[in-house]
Amino acid sequence: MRLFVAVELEPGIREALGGLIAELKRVPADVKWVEEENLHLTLYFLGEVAPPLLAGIKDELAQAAAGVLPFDLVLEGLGAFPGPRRPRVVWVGAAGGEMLLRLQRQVAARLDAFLKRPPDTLAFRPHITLGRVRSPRNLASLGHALVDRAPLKIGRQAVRDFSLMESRLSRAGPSYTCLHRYSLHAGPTAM
Ligand code: 2AM
Repeated sequence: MRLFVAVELEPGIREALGGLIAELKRVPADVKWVEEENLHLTLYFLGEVAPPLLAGIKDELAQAAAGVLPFDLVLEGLGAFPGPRRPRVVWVGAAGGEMLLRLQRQVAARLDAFLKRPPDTLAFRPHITLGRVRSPRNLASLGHALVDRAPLKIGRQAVRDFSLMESRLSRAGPSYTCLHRYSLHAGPTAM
């Protein structure tokens, strides 16, 4: 099973991002744009996992949710990795304050330990991937389009849960299904 952990986006936010993608598609660059229904914020990528591990993964995620309160996610800013002038991955920025960072740290620490993986050395940079560049065709025009729109604002959504997602790859592209949703809460309060 190919798995990842994500914050799912509200339909209105996905629609706004879809509108932005439609605009960026007018630049004749060679980009594989993400389908509107697939847009999400990745917290952790597990990749291929043997199905017998699924129950343990779900346990770890249930524990990662404890102590993280619901938070607001603000989607703004258009950019690219490694940078807008050399775009490879086109993204919209996501800011969720300390709670989003805490959630990502807890998910990553628990799943790294469970899957016996070394911790990622790259800092978490919360973003929604809009597209992935396939070839250098018209990259400069794409870079200009990104820089021109860099300060854009998409909107805000309340995040009350996060999801364990399964990705199925096919010729038609990936299709994602939610296997389990975890509510955010403060955890048991001391009496
Ligand atoms: P991204 O949003 O940063 O591009 C599902 O494939 C999600 O897992 C993608 O949205 C992608 O996050 C993330 N991911 C992280 N590492 C990956 C990898 N090596 N291969 C595919 N997806 C990866």
